[in-house]
Amino acid sequence: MKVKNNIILAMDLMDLASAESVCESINQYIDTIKIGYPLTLAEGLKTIGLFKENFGYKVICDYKVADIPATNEKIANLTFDAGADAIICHGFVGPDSVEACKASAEDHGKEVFLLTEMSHPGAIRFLQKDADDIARMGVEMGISNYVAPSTRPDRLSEIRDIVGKDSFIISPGVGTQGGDPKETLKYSNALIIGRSIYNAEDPETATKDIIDSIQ
Ligand code: 3DU
Repeated sequence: MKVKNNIILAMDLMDLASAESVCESINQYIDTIKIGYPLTLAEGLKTIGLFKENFGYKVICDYKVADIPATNEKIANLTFDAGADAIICHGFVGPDSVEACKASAEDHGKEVFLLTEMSHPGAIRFLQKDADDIARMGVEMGISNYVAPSTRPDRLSEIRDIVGKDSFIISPGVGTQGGDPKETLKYSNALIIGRSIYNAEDPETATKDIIDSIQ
């Protein structure tokens, strides 16, 4: 996936009008958006198509799919049928569950991202122990897209070593959660940024400042 300016907007505002207003103000700087449960549950799956039609964005659906294979398949099919370009699935559920999302992505000619370790403090308790193994599983399964945390550059670097230089890593946790954009891009291909942009007094200036800081 190619991401303009290496920035993916995490749009977690919960009404479409506010979300579109932020997109309009930073449209020249981004071409990829990530939406998750907040906006989808508030406004419906139609938001996927709207971002594609109104802005021409690539849409990554961060549904952190984490169920049995049969249910994962249903979730992924609905997401891709609604127009998503990619879906994010959890790895801790194991290869059969991940395979269901991967197969759905392949059937639709779309992409799957495997979530390894999360960026928040609580991820240290359970997920961190298995994150390297989750990344290794992804490699064994032939997955080339990963999500790994910007808040822990050492962990991000280790995950990069496991998935290899040709894999595509996107990293949440930049800005509000404490991750540094430039440091993150030493190991990651694109930054996932939400509140630092959409909650900024001036989202356009906030976006420009981040772009300046990574050049
Ligand atoms: O902290 P921000 O507002 O920049 O948003 C980060 C986004 O990335 C948000 O949608 C969150 O749900 C998602 N995310 C993480 O923050 C951390 C992860 O490990 C995975 C996804």
